Amino acid sequence: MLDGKKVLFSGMQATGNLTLGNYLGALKNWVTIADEYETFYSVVDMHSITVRQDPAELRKRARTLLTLYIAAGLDPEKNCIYYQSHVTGHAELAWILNCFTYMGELNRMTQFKDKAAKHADNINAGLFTYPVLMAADILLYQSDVVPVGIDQMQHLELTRDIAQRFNGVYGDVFTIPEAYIGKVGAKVMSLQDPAKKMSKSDENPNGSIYLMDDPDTIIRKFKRAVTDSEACVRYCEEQPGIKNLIDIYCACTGKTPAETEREFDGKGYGDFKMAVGESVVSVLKPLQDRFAELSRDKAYLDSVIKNNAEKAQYFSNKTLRKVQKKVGFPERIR
Ligand code: ATP
Ligand code: LTN
Repeated sequence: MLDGKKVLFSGMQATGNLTLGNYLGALKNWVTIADEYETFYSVVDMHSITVRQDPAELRKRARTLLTLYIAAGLDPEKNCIYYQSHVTGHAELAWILNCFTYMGELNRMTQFKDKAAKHADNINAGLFTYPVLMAADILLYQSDVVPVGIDQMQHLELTRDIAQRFNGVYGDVFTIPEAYIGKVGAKVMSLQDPAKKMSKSDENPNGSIYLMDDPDTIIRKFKRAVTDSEACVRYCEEQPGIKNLIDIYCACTGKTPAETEREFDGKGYGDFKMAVGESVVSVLKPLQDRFAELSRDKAYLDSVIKNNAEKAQYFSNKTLRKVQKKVGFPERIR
């Protein structure tokens, strides 16, 4: 609890261009539930360097991501939007939590296995302990809820285990966080392969809608989307391509799958794909306009970055000092 409100933490990596999956699975939910919580939304740039990055590019992407948080509708006066690397407590708590996490636990993480396979030439210790840094992010603010996509559930379970283990030894130090998974859009699939999740690191750009894609590109990608052979708009597991498109359509319009089936009853895939494309354009266009406007105001963004980092540093210090004391670090002399 902070100022009588429950605490919410979430973050995204500044790697690659954000996709519609990131938006519907994460960012959109962040905006929807923000008012109910005291929120911390971090650009987790420290997580990004677990795979090799071009420094100039990382800096640019981090700023783009932070701007997108605001463009998507998060008011930085009410939501603490900041860079992870600007707040010292993340790394400090991560070190301590490393000493409360088992190798066996980290070995089971599917994201580690996937990324290790993808970056076989650079399986560094940071990639392995990535989930511990994520646990530190969350526990540092005594977070109650963490809105994420389904793919992050395993990391969240680990965070809870680490927190419970620590509390078991030292008493109630950490709040045990709960995941918040949105009802729609929790797993947006690739437009080219509905068995794979839409991902910003996909080599095939036609599989993903990027938040910055212009309307023509969006419509073109939906026209080319892989569908099924039944030739009717029906929401079922046997038609994973159409099911994915219905999910996207519902997430963008607020309609239900049943309403969508009725709307397109007797119509072909062509009409439906066009409608899905248009619904996505109408969601992304205002976000893109706002992004362009914000990007022009350097002084404003800089002030957001500075003020919110200070706020995050202040709140995170409270937990960090408590933890340091519990584990037996000597008190600071003032
Ligand atoms: P990468 O491809 O680089 O691993 P990613 O696109 O999977 O990245 P992350 O940075 O890992 O994105 O995720 C940011 C947030 O977006 C997380 O909360 C994640 O659960 C959510 N997310 C990512 N992809 C999707 C998707 N296809 N559908 C729904 N949510 C998603
Ligand atoms: N691992 C997450 C990003 C992330 C995160 C967090 C999400 C880092 N720290 C804390 C929620 C809470 C990812 O890859 N999407």
